[in-house]
Amino acid sequence: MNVQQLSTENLIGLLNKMLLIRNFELTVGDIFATGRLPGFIHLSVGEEAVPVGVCANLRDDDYITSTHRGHGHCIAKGVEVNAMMAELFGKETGTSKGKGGSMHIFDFSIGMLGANGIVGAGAPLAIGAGLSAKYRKTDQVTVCFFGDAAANQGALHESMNIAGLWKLPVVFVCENNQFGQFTRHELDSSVTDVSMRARGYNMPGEVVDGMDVLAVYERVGEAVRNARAGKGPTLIEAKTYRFRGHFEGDQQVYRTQTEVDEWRKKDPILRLKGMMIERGLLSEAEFTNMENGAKTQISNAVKFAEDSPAPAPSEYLEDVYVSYG
Ligand SMILES: Cc1ncc(C[n+]2csc(CCOP(=O)(O)OP(=O)(O)O)c2C)c(N)n1
Repeated sequence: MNVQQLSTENLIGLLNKMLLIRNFELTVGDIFATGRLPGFIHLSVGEEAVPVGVCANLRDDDYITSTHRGHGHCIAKGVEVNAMMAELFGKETGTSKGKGGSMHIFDFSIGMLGANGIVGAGAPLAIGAGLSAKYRKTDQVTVCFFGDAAANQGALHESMNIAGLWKLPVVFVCENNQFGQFTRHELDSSVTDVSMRARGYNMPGEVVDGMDVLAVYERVGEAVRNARAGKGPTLIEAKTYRFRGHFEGDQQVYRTQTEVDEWRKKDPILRLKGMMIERGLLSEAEFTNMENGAKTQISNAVKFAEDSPAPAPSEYLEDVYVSYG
């Protein structure tokens, strides 16, 4: 399906997903500031168009691999927000029984192969899933999300090389949010467009506007269709921006408020909302209802997490090592 074929219902679905991610993350940011969440939190506020536009092209049995900034990927792929919130609170009802936290959210039942605290480590997992699908002769596709700084990791190079060589059904999606921690992309990369590297891996590469969910949806759709049809991998670079710091608590001395404000004008949620209102597909009141619906869903998730038990001390070491056989 291309963008022109999207129904109003489809567009509302995309908007709803972005609102759910936004509200999940803003709520998590607020709670983290009160000291009630253990661990580290990396938010993707501002980047929602990428996971939502990408995952709208995927089936439940397709796979994704994620990063340390993975809440959006998880929600877009369909992970339940109650279980995600419980995971962040370290509760037994969490996706990893409360033992993984934000950077270790998994849901194998819908092909979510894990957030990942090791920068670049999703890529070898993605080509493993891609090789498995090819070997089993299914038409499942794997999407590998990674950041612009991860693009400079050896693991990415090795994975893209193998994917290009073996024509694996993998779509590499670089979320170029302009920074690797506190360093601008142009200061740590030999090329400004990560997508230029695709040529060296014998796959198509392209830049897409990562603040426009419809552009992401359309371009990734083509890559997914090609991968499904056995035509091999694609590298898509979505130019985007994170409105919050690298992690919650980041002082952000490496950029100006003016720069952040400029990017906020491109907010992907407001952009889709504006387009829909202009075309008479949505009213302000309907948008407010959608926003309130997302807020309610997230506050219910917080309540679920708060009311859930912590893992019993006797279970602390369970699931840490897995025995095969
Ligand atoms: C192998 C490895 N090296 C370094 C780090 C420390 N680290 C955490 S996030 C990060 C930057 C990642 O930047 P990018 O891939 O662009 O993703 P973004 O944070 O911008 O989403 C680094 C260097 C790490 N977690 N793993």
